Amino acid sequence: MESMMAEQHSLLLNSARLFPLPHGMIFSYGTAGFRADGSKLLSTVFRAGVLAALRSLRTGSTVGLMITASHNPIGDNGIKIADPDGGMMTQDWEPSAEALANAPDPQSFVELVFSFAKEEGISLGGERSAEILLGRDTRPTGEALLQAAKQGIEAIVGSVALDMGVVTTPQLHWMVRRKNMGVRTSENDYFMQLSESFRCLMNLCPKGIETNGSIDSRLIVDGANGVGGDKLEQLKKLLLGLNIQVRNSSKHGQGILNEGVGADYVQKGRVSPCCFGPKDIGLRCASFDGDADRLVYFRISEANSNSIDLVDGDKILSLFALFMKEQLQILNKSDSQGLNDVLISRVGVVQTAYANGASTDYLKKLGLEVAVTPTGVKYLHKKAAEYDIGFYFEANGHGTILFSEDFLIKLQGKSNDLAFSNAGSESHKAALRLLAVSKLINQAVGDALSGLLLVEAVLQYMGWSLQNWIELYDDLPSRQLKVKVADRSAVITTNAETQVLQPYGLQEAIDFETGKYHRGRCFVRPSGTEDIIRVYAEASSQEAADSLARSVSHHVDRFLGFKTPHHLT
Ligand code: G16
Repeated sequence: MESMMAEQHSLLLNSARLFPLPHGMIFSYGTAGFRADGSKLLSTVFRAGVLAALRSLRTGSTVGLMITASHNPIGDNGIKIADPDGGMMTQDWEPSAEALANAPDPQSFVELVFSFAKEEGISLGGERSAEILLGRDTRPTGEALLQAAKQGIEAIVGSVALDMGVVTTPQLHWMVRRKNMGVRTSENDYFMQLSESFRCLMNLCPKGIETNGSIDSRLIVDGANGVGGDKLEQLKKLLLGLNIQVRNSSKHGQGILNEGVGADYVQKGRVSPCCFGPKDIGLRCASFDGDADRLVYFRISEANSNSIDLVDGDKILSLFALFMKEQLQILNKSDSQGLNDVLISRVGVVQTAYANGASTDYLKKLGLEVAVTPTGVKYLHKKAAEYDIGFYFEANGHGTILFSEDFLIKLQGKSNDLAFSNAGSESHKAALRLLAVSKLINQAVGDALSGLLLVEAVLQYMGWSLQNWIELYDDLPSRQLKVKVADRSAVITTNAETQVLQPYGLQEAIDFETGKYHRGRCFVRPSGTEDIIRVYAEASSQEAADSLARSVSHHVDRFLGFKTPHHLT
C-alpha cells in the first residue's frame, strides 16, 4: 500500500512539474468553470484533469471534461467539468477546484491533492479506477489543452481518459449521462436519438396543419464559425420535413469563431450575424454559440436589414411551456372524464434576473410557478430538477426541459394503458408527444441542436409562423452593456444578483436612476466568464432602457474607478 502511495505521489509530482503555473495569474472558477487566454491555461487544464479523476473516483462513475470557452473570443479557452448525471460539477467542489488551480508550485499542488482526497474519502494508489470522457471545441489551443487534461487524468493511477474528439458541449454532457446509465454513447447514437424523437413529434402533428403550407420549412442557422454548425450539417441528413441551410460553420473555414457571429453577438447586440442580409428578410433564422449550448432565433428586420427581430431564450421557454402545458391538459382532460388516473405533475419554470419582465408575466398567466436563480446553468438546472417537469432558460439562449424519473415512469405507464384502451386518441397522442420531447430535449444540459429541433416541431404542431411566435407577447424594451473595470470581484450582489451589496452606495445610485423611468428595472453583476461588469436595464421605451443602462454604467465606472469608456454589446 505504501509503495502504491509513493508511486502515486511521484507520478503526480513529476507530471505537475511539466505544467508550471503561469506567473502572476489567479484562476477563478466562474459561471461555468475556468476561462482565460488559451495560452495560459495548460496548468489549469492539467489540474482540472486531476480533479476530474478524483471526482470519478469519489462518485464511482464516469465524468466529463470539455475544453471550451463557449461564447468567448477565439483566443480564450476554458474547461467545463460534467458530473456523472451529465450536469455541471457539484458546486461543493468549486472551492477545491479553485485551490488546486492556484496552488503555487507542484509540491504544494500534490499536497493539496492528497489532503483533499483524504477529506473526501478517496483512496489514491490504484484500488479503484476512474473514467473521464474528454471533448473539445474547434479553438486552436484545444488540442494542446486536451493533451494537458489527459496527462492530468493519467497522473492519477488507474484513471482512463477517453477522447470523444471535437464535439459540442451538450454532446459531451449527454455522453457522460448515457455512459452512467449503461446505454450507448456514441455521436451516432446522439444523432439517432435526436432525429428519431424529432420524426416522432412531427408524425404526431395534427393532420392538415402539417400540409397547409403556412409554415416555411426553410431555416437558416448561424453556426458561430464553431462546432455546432458542423454537427448540424451531419444531423440534418437524418431529418425529414426541414430545409436547413447552415452558415458560418467552422468547416467552411472563412470566419473567426464568435467574431461578428453567434448567439451571444446576436442576442446582446440585437444585430444580424455575418453572412446574413437583405436576401434573408422574412426567413426564420437561428444562431448557436461557439460550443452550441445556446440557441436564439431571429428575423432580419424589413425596415433595416442590419437590425433584427430577436426571439431569445425567454421566448423559446414560453413556446415550450405553452406546448407542454397543452399536452398535459389534453392528457388530464380525458382523466377528468374518468377514463384514466389523473397524471399529477408539478411543473415549474426557472429564469434569471435577465428574463424579460414580459416573459415572466406571460409564464405566470399560463399558471406556471416561476423561480429565479443567479446566472449560470448550474443554478437553474439544480432548481429545475426539483419539479416533475422543470423548464429552465436564460435569456441568452441556454436552457432545456427536465423530466423527473418518477414522472417519466408514470407517463410511460399511462401511455401504455392508453395504447391498450384508447389507441390513437388525443390523450394517447399527447402522452406520446411528451415522451418524445423527453427523448429529444437534452436532459443533461441546454443544447442548441436539440432545442432547435423541438422549436421546429412545436411550430409545426401549432401551425405557427415566426411572426405568430414573436406575437406571443411583446418584450419590454431592454439594454445590456458591458463595463470594463479594474477588479470585477469588487462587485458583490445578493437576491439572485438583483441587488448590489458592495461597493457600498452603488445600489442607492442604481435605485435613484431606476426611479426616473416608467417600468424601470436595472441591475449590475460581475460576469463569471469575461473580465467585465454586466449592466441590464429594462423600461417602457427603448430610449428609456438605453438611457437607464448608460447612466448606471457611468455609476459603475465612477465606483470602480474605471478609466476607458464602456461599450454597447
Ligand atoms: C456560461 C454559463 C451560462 C451563463 C453565461 C454567461 O455560458 O453556462 O449559464 O449565462 O456563461 O455568464 P456571465 O454573465 O457570468 O458571463 P457559456 O455559453 O459562455 O458557457
